[in-house]
Amino acid sequence: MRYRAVIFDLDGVVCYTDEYHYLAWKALADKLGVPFDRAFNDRLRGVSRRESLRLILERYAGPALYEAQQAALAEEKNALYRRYLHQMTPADLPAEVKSTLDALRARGLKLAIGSSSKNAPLILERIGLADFFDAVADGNCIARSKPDPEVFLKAAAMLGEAPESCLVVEDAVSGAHAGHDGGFQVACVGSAARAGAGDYNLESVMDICNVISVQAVTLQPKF
Ligand code: B16
Ligand code: MG
Repeated sequence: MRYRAVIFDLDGVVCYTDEYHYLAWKALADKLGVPFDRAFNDRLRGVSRRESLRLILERYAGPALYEAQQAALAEEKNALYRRYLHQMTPADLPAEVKSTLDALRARGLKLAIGSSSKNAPLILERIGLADFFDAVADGNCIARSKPDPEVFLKAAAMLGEAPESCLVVEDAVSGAHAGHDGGFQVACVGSAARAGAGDYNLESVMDICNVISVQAVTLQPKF
């Protein structure tokens, strides 16, 4: 089947807010005395804020933390993260992402966001894409974050498309698993591409246009 829609992950695909997640978690981990590097940070990509904190606390050697203390730590990380987000402007939308989005739309594809983040509306507003997508499914409208497929299934339903008609674009291994479990084809960039987690493992978001073109050519009806 030819793709009719592309569902984009947000952090680490549409913009580089993944770096702000890293910096904010690193600050919290340093305060707790928990070892934290970029390889460990890759395990936090795509998973929820509370699951990320749970993974960090697995490495915490201090006394057990009550639920209220854990909630306060998650909130502390989020407050630091949001300070970075409030400094973003439309200049933080990478030019190659904007041109790719425009090229895909010009080809008639529906475009959606499928993000685990509860901060997705703020990020989209900061980078000038608040009204751009045909559908936005994010951490505010799901019960289970990636690797559960819920957010992508919700985005596809909002678009009125079946999973087989949609290409998911991800930077997280957890997100690639979510896409596959939901019945989607997955194109990966960044860390997930390096791990070979996608059906397509791309150097750049711009390569999505090639994936779509190959599909279009491959699936031309034969005469
Ligand atoms: P928040 P994505 C995910 O966004 C991030 O990759 C992940 O690091 C983060 O923990 C999760 O959102 C929740 O984010 O704390 O802002 O609600 O990659 O699915 O767009
Ligand atoms: Mg991501």
